Amino acid sequence: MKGFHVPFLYLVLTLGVCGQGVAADLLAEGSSASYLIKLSGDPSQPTWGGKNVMRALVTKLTGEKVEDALVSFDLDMIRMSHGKNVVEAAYQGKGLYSGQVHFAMPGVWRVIIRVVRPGQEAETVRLEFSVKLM
Ligand SMILES: [Cu+2]
Repeated sequence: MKGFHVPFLYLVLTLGVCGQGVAADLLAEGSSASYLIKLSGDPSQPTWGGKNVMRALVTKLTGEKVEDALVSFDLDMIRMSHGKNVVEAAYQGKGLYSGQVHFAMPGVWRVIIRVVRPGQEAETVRLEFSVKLM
């Protein structure tokens, strides 16, 4: 009995730690008809009054990384508009697109991530996240 219980506990603890790491780095995720997008930030918690970078990891629904897209972030708050705030993301390799963004206020924001690939219709993914006070 003991021989069975100890390895089982070890497995549960290991999975628990890995799961926390993923949750802390991932801001939001969602998909369109063709793409899955995982959104993260630097700092990992978007913060008002500081420098923020948004990163979108773009893959096909099959998991293959998308390397030939033009990606932009259309940012605004969900309960009030702060005007047009569109950032073209730069390709960083390995399916990752990033851009420096500005948040006018702390609160709940949305980003409409637009993905355009050669010969394909543009697709968008809308995600929400919160911006904290510094
Ligand atoms: Cu506002």
